[in-house]
Amino acid sequence: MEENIINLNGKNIEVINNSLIRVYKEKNSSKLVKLSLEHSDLDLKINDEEIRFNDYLLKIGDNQRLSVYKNDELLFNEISNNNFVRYDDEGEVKTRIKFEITDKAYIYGLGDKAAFLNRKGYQYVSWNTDDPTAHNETYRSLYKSINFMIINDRDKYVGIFYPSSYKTLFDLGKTFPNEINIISQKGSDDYFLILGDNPLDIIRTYSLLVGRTFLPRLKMLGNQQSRWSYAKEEDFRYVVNGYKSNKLPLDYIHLDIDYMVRFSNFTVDKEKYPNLKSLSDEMKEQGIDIVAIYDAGVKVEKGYFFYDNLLKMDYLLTLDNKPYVNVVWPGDSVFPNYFDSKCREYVTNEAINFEEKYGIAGIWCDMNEPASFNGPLPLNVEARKANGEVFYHDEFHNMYGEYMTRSIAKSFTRRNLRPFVITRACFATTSKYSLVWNGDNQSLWHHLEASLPQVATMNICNFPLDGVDVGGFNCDVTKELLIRWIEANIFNPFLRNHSSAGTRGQEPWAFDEETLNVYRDMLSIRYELIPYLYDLSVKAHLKGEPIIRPLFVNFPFDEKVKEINDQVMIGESLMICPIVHQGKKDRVVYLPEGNWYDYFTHQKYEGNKKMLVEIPLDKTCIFVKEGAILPKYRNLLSINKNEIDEIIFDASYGEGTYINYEDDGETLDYLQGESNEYCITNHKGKVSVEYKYKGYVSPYKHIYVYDGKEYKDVIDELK
Ligand code: MIG
Repeated sequence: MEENIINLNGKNIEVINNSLIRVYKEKNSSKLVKLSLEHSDLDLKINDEEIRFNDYLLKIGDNQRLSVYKNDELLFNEISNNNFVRYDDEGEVKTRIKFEITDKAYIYGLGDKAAFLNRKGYQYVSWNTDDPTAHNETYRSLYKSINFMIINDRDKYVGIFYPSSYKTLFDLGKTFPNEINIISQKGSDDYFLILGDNPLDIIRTYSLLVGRTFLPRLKMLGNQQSRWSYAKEEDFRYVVNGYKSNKLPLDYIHLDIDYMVRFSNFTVDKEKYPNLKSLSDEMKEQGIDIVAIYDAGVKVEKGYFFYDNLLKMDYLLTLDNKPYVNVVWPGDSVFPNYFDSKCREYVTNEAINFEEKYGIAGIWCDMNEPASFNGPLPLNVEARKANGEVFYHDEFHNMYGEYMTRSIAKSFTRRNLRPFVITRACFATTSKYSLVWNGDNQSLWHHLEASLPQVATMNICNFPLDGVDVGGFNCDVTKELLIRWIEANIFNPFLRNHSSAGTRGQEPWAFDEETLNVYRDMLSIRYELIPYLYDLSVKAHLKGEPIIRPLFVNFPFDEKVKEINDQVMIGESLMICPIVHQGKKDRVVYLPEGNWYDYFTHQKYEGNKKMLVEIPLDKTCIFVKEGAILPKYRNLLSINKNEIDEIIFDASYGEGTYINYEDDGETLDYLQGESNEYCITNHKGKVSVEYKYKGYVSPYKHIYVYDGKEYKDVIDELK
């Protein structure tokens, strides 16, 4: 819709819809970055250098500077001055974008940095990087490139997305305290401004632009156990027996790299796993599915089918017309060219063969920054297609993880299964294919402290299905740290305990009775609330809403929450306020406005105040917002939708309404309307349930409502 653009001496301000504006001289031209732009007709008033619509005024000032006003108050301001932020790579810089921030600004977002919620004062670089040392807030690059920020300034919120896949530096008031500088050597000056009255609106709009997250399998919300590596069949049985004999719930167990023959993708070492298929059948009987790791590097070895085929069909990254070779776990390795749809299709088919042959339920994509042991991949490595089209490494680097997961995700969707793909590296647009984890953390208290802001930040960046390794990956965990970790992270959408080779075991029973009991208590809270987490996953999928939320998402105009890093909301109704510091047995909790109930004692508290809460080692601290209705399951040790024959709607928290969603939890049939929506109401203490939508044959035999006094089965009234 050309008429929604003002062009001033080559600079374009394009109003895409009433909450999305694009600003550029030259559009981001990378074909690798797929965005969805929903243009809408708008009532725009355009003067020479001004656009007005709704409450907004966009003005172009000197030097083509854009200023945005909302209700005549300044919201956003480009600046032009001679302040110069140093860029430490060699060569010329093509793009410098500058915005003004005040001293009071908060800057949120930018993906997986091991930092606190507010990123102001730091500098970050989008360039997917595998750094196995102990991350902290000053690490400029980690595994993911998610160029999205929410800025809270002048009592308003605005979102900014920089869509380039090229390496990009974000200086967030570090060099100049009142400036945000976005600097790129190759990326163009194209960015999106996302408007909205509050962060939730901004996130919803942003998520539509980059593509909303896939709907996970219900089971995926269950507990997962991993280690580098459970390297043989006995190890698997040890884990499963540990879970079963200790009456702990488990849904997935992960195979790390040692199951392969010499680290070769899609192979299984028969010495270690003589019959993986029958093992996986045996696991399935007990409700446990297997996830297998799949690495970016492919072993160079004549006679290894995957290498031979990729080579024969020219499906590899190249340099000087030869397959490009670096060193990763398998030794000399080549890298599939996932940017070629034919290569993706080939890998999809190999993945299907592998999954079906061994009964593998999920694939874990690792090392896909891509990581390499023999120096980084040169910037001129090529991804060349048969039709001559070519992308160079400097452009595709940050996209490699995404295109790898696209190929793998299809191995599930083609078979009418929801994808279960985990990836370490990704770009802003990847969550439609894959869930993510935050890579190699360590068993350190400051990494536990970082975990809540890490997961919450990924969530506001449209990666709701995120988690960190519970217990920490590298280093030896202690009893106290493991306990506090599972207490703090119990609602992580992706809940996995994982640890590195050579570290002390950190399964729930690795220490003593007390640790085991706390772990069990936490997992039972998790499994009780699986339907609540699933409802939130549906909202993430359909509306782009985060699951784990920094408090400012729900209370955007409460100054006191802007930098609370140690409490997060889970959707609208739950707030967890765990201990994340060594030795502490109590902490200050801030209750925002409204009334809150202690999850465990049901005691009611008035909000808008701070209080000191005792949290001994065996407890965590969870509050429920007044008016909440919580859907719950009971007594599950693993999740198999067909066998879950009851649900409880706990409406004991005062008046409210709630929509609970149900489907088969596994296939794509929900897209054909095979789902149910229950509407639950607590009106003056009277609780009722009705169908809002009915399209799925439910296995439920009981649907209980709980009003705080008694449980009542309403299934017959519902029919
Ligand atoms: O260079 O596969 O982040 O989760 O256990 C280490 C072995 C390779 C890194 C992953 C980690 C995984 C490990 N991998």
